[in-house]
Amino acid sequence: MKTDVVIIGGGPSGLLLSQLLNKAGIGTVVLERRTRKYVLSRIRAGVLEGGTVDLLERAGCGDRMHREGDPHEGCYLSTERGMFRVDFRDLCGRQVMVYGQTEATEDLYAAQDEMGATVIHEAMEVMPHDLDGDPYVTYEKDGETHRIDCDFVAGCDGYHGVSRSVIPKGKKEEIERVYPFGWLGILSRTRPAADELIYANHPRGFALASMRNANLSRYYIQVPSDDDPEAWSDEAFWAELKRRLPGEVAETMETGPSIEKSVAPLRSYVCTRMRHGALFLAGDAAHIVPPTGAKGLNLAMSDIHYLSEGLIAHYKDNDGAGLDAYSDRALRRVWRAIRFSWWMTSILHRYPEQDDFDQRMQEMELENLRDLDAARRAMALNYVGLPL
Ligand code: FAS
Ligand code: PHB
Repeated sequence: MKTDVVIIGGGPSGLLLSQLLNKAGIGTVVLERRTRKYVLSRIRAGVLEGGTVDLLERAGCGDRMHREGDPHEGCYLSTERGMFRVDFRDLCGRQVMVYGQTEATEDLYAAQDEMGATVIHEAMEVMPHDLDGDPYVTYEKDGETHRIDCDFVAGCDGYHGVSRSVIPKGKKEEIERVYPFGWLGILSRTRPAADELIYANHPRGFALASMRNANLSRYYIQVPSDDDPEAWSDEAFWAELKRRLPGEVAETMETGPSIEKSVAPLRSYVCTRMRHGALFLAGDAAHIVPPTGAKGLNLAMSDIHYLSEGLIAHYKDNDGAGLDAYSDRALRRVWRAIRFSWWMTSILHRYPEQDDFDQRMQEMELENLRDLDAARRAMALNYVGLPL
C-alpha cells in the first residue's frame, strides 16, 4: 500500500489530522491499535477551547457539537472563604465549549466514514521505518505483516505509543514533573451540581464538579496517585466530594450510581523534539499536562492545527517552512499550557510536603483571584486558550 501520510493512532489527534488532510486532497491511512468501540469507550476531556471548536468546525464536525455542546462563559473557584466566579466573557470576551472528548472523537469517526477514509483498527506491532530515507510503516493484522510506503508519518499514538520511542535518546530531551497525587473521577447520570464548573480548594484535597450534559455529571477528587478506584464505593465518593464542595452546592446536589470510575495520575511531560526526519509527534505522544487546566485535548488539537498547515503547504505549495518550524512552534504553545496547568494544580491541590508558608501562599494566590480583575483576567485568557 502507498499513501502520502501514515497516521499512527486513531484518537482525537490522529482523526483530526486525517480529516483535515483528506479535506485538502492529501491521502492518509490511520493505524489504530484498539477497536473503534474501545476508543469510543474512553471517558476523558470535557472542555474545548474556542480554537478547538474552530478546528472541529473546519473539519466538518461542528453540527452536533453546537447542537449538544454547552457554551460556558465562566467557572467557579471555591475556597474555605466561599465560592467566586471567573467571568471569561466579561474578562476576555471569549468562552469555552463543554463537550466531551468522546463525543468529539465520535464526530471525527463519522466524518472520516463519510470521507471514505482508511482507518485500520486492531493494527498491531505498528512500526515506522527509514524515517531519514524512504519512509514506510509496518503493522500486523489477521496474522499477516503489512507495509505502507509513505512520505510522512504522524505519531498520534498517545503517551504509551510507539512513535516517540523511535526517536533516538540522544536526539530528544524529556522533561517531566510527576505530581504527588492523582484524580479519582466518576461519571454519573445525574443533574450537574452547578451551571458551570467548580474547582474547589479544600483542606482535605482538590475537587472538581464538571459535566457532559444536563443529565450527565463528571466529578473528580484528589487522591493518592496509586489509589485503587475499586476501593471507593459510590457512597464513599459522594460523601468525600460533598465535604470538599461548597455547602450550598453539596446540600442540593443529586447523587447516583457511577457509570465510570477511574484514577488518573497527574504529570507534566514534554518531549522537546516533535520531529525526527519524516516523523512528526502530536498530542499526548509528545506531551502530557495535568487535567487541572483542561489543556490536554486542546493542546493535541493545536498541534494538529500546526502540523496540518505544514503538510498542506508542503503538498500544495511545495513549501516546507511550516514543517521545519512545526516542533518549535507547537512547543511554544505547549510550554505556555504546561505553565498554566502547573499553576492551576499548585493553587488547588494539597501537597503532602506542604508547610504553613506554602499553605499561606496558596491562600494568597486564591485571594488575588477573588479580589483582582487583573488576576482573574490572566486566568481567563489562559483557560479559554491563548491564540493559535
Ligand atoms: P490518545 O491517547 O487519546 O489517542 C492515542 C491513540 O493511539 C489511542 O486510541 C491508542 O489506542 C492508539 N495507540 C497507542 N499506541 C499505539 C500503537 N503502538 N499503534 C497504534 N495505535 C496506538 N485532557 C483534558 O483536557 N481534560 C481531562 O479531563 C482529561 N482527562 C484525561 C483522563 C485520562 C485517564 C487520560 C489518559 C487523559 C486525559 N486527558 C484529559 C488528556 C486526554 O484528553 C488527551 O490529551 C487526549 O486523549 C490526547 O489525544 P491523542 O493525542 O489523540 O492521544
Ligand atoms: C472534565 O469535565 O472531564 C474536566 C473539565 C475540566 C478540567 C478537567 C476535566 O479541568
